Amino acid sequence: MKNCLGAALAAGLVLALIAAGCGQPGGPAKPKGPPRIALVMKSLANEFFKTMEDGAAAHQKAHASGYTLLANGIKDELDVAAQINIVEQMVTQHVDALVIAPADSKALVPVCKRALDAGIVVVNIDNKFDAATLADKKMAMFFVGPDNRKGARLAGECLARKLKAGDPVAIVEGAPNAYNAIQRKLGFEDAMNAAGMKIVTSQSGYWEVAKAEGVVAGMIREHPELKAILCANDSMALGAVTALKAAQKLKDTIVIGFDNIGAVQERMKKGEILCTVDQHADKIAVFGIEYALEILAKSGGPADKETPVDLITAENLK
Ligand code: ALL
Repeated sequence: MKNCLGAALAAGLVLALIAAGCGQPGGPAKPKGPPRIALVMKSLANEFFKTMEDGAAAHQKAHASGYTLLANGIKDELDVAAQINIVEQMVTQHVDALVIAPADSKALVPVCKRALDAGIVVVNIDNKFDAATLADKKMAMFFVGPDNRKGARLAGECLARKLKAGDPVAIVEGAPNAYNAIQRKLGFEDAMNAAGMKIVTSQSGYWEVAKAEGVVAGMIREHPELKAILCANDSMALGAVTALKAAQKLKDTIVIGFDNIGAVQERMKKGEILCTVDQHADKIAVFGIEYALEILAKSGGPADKETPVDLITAENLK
């Protein structure tokens, strides 16, 4: 019960799980009623996932008789074990569908295979599972989410317009085992290489504000000539700004991000961050839920669904 309650607390789902009899040997019986959909996200401390959760909750409210939503998240970006634990709990709860943004594109595959084997519909959103790991397990999985390489390229091209060929720049990557982090790095590289910039270093900030702050502090010590820092998400762009301010280098160094969170919009208005990418967090889970409902109703076709990415600058916020 202790683990279960811990997961429930982390997920903000205490009542739902206790009422459903979490922790009983063999798990509770499958309840009757409309389909139950579990949304499994990453760090709820990241505004991106808060927005995703709010979008899903609003959709459920508007379709209250159509399905029940169990929204779950973890406490920090890299707590892969906690996310695996949540999926296990959802399998025990016999949910009908799992809509998951995996914290790690490889490590979550086996537990999602257990969910599929238990007859649960699994839809992959936001961060794509690793194709080779899926193939290894002979699993097919539908993906609902953006083209991250395209999104990062848009932000990189916006930055390139402010730089001149040969300028030294640095990339702050997301978590190393996240497919979307890898794609964003490639998108930044596409834009920088096309414009002739020099990428002098690329390191992971693990999606987190504080980790990125430390990484960027080190980068600017080692490469004081840096003209820009390209961050694979907005949390890390905030960390980069703090590090640059502390080193009194913010006015000489351009920062870009990805996610379009409120805190970064404020920094863009102040001129501290040049641009970000809106990947419409509020819609991604909703599309995944709608897709899961279609599959449950046997009306969904087996195809991935690409969601939009849009470049956001201070101009868009006026
Ligand atoms: C990704 C999202 C966001 C987010 C990051 C942190 O999957 O797409 O960009 O900031 O996870 O977990």
